[in-house]
Amino acid sequence: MTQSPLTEANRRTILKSLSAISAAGMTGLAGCAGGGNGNGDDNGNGAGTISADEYPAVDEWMTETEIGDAARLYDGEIVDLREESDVAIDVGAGDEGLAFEPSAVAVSSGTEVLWEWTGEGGAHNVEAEPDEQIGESDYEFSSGEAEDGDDIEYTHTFDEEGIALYHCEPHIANGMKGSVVVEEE
Ligand SMILES: [Cu+2]
Repeated sequence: MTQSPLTEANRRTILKSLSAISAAGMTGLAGCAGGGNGNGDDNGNGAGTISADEYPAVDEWMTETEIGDAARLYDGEIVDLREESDVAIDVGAGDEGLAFEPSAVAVSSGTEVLWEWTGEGGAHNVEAEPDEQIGESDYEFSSGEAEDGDDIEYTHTFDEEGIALYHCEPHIANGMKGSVVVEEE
C-alpha cells in the first residue's frame, strides 16, 4: 500500500541538503583534499559539472534501456569542459573497459574532441547515428569499423551548437554510450 511517501520525501530532502552541504564544503575547501563526503565527483581533473536536467535528450540517451543499456560511468552530471581547448575521452574505460570517460561532456563550439582507445574491453568505435538512437542527436559521425588496440584515435570537431549522442556499436547493449553538449563560445 502507501509505503510512507513522507519518509521518501524526507529522505530526498535530507539527501539534497547533504549534497548542498557537501557542495558548499567542497567550494570552501577548494584545493583541500578533505571533505570526506561520499558523493564527490570521481572525474578528477577539477572540472565542474552541469546537471543533465538542462539537457533532457542527453539524460534520456544516457539512462534509457530500450536501445542498449544505461550508460556506464554516468551519474546525471555533464563534465563542463567549455573552457578547455584540449578535450580527450577514453574509449574503453571502467572496470570492464566498456565505457567512455568522461561519458558526458560540454565543450565550446569549435572544439576538436579526441577519443583515445585504452586497449581495454575489446574492439570499439564511436558512432553518432540519430536513426539508430533516440533521434535526438544533432550530429552524425562515425569512427568507422570497431577496432581493438591502445594506439587508436578518432577526432571530431564540433562547430555548431547542439548535442551529439554517440555509442560504441559492439557494446551499446553494455551501456557504452556518450554525449557531447556543444555550446556557443
Ligand atoms: Cu565498445
